[in-house]
Amino acid sequence: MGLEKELSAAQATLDVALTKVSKLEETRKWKEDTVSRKHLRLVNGSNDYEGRLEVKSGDQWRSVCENSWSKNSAQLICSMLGYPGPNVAAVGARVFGNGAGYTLSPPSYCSRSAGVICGDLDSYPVRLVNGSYPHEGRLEIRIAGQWGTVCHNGWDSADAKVACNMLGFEGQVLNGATATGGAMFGRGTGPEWMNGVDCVGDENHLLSCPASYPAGHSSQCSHNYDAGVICGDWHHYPLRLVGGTNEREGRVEVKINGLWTSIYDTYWDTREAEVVCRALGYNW
Ligand SMILES: [Ca+2]
Repeated sequence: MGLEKELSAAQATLDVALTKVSKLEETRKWKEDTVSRKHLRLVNGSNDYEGRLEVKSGDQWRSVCENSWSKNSAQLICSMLGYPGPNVAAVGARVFGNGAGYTLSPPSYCSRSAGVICGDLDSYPVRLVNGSYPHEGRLEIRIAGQWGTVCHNGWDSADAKVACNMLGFEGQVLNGATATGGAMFGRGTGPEWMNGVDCVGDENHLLSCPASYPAGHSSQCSHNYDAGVICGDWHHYPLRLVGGTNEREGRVEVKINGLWTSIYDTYWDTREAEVVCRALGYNW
């Protein structure tokens, strides 16, 4: 069978698989009838539960295109590989090295192949670095055995809340968690693992949230844009208003780590403004 035909057939099989992800009843039958686990494997991970996904097409192993790859797809693949459970993350395969070779989709439609993390997400811890207090700092996450940073694009209070909960600050968050950007807590080193993190806020792990991996492949990311968090009530930090026409208005700045800085939060709204006005002694 020619390569094109082979790839086309394999892609068709995969398309069927991805379409059926949300149909659990059909999925069970499909698993039994169509594809067995010997046609799937994870490669280049630091353990058996993670890696770049490859599918056997004929006698060739091919990577899978990241297009339309989702947590549900990852859940299905993990289940097929014998790792049931809710803690599954779909990640960019570059986390697990290059060398993907041909993918199952035409190269023009596929710039990144898919990777997956099955099993225990607790094996992917986060930590805070370079803060003045234990509840603040540059956020770092360990993926594929290596500590790296998060790019601040799209980094907001919902994402920060998930990070703070992971760090054990759950219940101590009085006014939500605050997201910081622009390497407020210094520039990190190592990989920039995540970009465009898109948590709802109640996830139990950052890897459960949609995101791009690794961020280092985005031209908009570098360690100058490393994200951080302040867990808990940041309103005991000194506040001031800057650039307004009178003392009662202006851009809010907060003194963190000895520096006056603007609050970086794409979800700043009236509620936060009320809190600041009260903190500055104005009735609202
Ligand atoms: Ca976000």
